[in-house]
Amino acid sequence: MSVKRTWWKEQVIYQIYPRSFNDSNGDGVGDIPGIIEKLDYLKNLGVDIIWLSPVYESPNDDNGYDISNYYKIHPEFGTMTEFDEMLDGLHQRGMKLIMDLVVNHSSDEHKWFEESRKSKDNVYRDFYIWKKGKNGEPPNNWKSFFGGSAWEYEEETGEYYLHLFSKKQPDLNWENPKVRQEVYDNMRFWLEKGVDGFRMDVISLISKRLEFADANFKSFGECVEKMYSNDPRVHEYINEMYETVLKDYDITTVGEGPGISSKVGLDYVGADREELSMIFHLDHMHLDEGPRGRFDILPYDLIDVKRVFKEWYDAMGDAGWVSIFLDNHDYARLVSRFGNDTTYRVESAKMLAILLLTMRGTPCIYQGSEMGMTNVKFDTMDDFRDLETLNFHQEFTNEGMSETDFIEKANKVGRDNARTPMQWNENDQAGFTTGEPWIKVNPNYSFINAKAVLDAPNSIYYFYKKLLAFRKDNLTLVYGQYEEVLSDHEQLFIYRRWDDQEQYYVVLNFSDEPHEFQIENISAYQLVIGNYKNESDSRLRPWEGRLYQIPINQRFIT
Ligand code: ISL
Ligand code: CA
Repeated sequence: MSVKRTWWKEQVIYQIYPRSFNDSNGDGVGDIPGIIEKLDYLKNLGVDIIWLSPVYESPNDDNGYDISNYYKIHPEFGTMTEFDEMLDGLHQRGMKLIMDLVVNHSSDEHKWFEESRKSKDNVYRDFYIWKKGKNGEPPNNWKSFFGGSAWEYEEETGEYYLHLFSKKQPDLNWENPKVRQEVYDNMRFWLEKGVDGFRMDVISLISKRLEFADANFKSFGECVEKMYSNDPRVHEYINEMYETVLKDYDITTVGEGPGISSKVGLDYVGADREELSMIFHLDHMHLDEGPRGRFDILPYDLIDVKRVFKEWYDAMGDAGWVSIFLDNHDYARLVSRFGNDTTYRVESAKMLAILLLTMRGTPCIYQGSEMGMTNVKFDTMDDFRDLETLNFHQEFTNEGMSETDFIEKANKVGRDNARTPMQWNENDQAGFTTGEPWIKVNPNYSFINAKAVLDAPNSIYYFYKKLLAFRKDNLTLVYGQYEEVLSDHEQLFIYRRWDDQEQYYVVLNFSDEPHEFQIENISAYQLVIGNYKNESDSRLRPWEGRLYQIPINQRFIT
């Protein structure tokens, strides 16, 4: 094996979005005691590392991604004692916990910002990015990810502050060594408690291009890539973080970063970089994004998706590592986005699980995928909660788009639609809460729920479990080479994984139609996992997925 073996390459991540996971006290919001109740459920599934979206003190403008105290647990989620109990519970079961590190910005209700905005000579002024306007206008034309200008004017001091996200998420000034020290101290605090690493929110954005020049690009995506992300000094900062904190612990770090393309990926994770363990590769999640961002939906096809996986595989080579995901709290549910969430929901959910768990990279499963949860369809804007959706609703309807047209888009790509509560059973509110949930449960909980999948040996849940166990025992699927077959096929995704020990073929049908495929000698291969009852022939049924192991005498090495 030419890739260096490490525990976090062989393990699998499971993302918990705590607000929607399990509510223990009936206030409609998932919480830490709720997670504790489900630790055996997670262990039984076979996942290893829990990534917990933010549980810190927060006014919840962006559901916890706006932190007002990095050392406190939000009372809605529980207490520090309960946090410690959860961490112990995970460790006792041989699982790990990685925390969300959100340090591109804080909440405007953080004490640093409350001080910073008071006066130009406040000691915390330089914790944030303040600029004078230009002729009564903001300092430049930068747009926020959540719509509108990225600058907010403050009467008191007559300057604007930068917020790449909402105006309640002012960007921290990483130029200031005191800011960096505060972040490192806080990271140490959590690491000393025993957490096993961090998922780093928008880490590609922390260093700003200090000229603050106007952005003139064809699309928001290009602006993010060329203007907001990947400033060269981002690597100085991450490297300093590594030197100051990370290198002292046996942990893992996953960088999340809009604008990190395969071309620059290795700069963050190259084995010689001393920066991050891995990054999420997210180009496949932005293929459908038009010039104005997520609500500007473009068509794309499987060929594009396959190209992204190949580009990243080639870019990483044996020198870097990625985390593979097909959905999370920012994107549509995988079965609704890449599969067929009605007629072939079960088949396509299982087929996508094969993809997720047989790519080279550390798979990350979003809560609910293991039961095939789907995007909810809301009928009215009243059901939406996410500020991103609400802001773009304003923007698009002001320009003349009808309410119905916007809702249709939001149901496809809105973040709320993949954030509905976990569906634990067929009882009221899907067993998520005894109260009113913070966001409506998906009515399909009557047949899509954890109890149902746990009771059915053939379910999506047990399919994940089987794949998770298989991946653990077959490291070729972790470290092996990757090669695509039939890269120009519009419905089939076929690839080979191999090393000098084993060879596998993965054959996936991304369509409602049956398809013939040709692989020489296929009848001699052993079908190890498939989502249909199989006689192994060359005709794939709708959304069929198969994992073949190649017998030793049939192997060829390239
Ligand atoms: O969804 C996106 C844009 O429409 C993504 O680009 C996303 O905003 C970006 O990847 C950053 O996401 C992360 O930081 C945000 C937070 O709202 C997201 O939930 C988080 O995953 C700001 O902290
Ligand atoms: Ca609760």
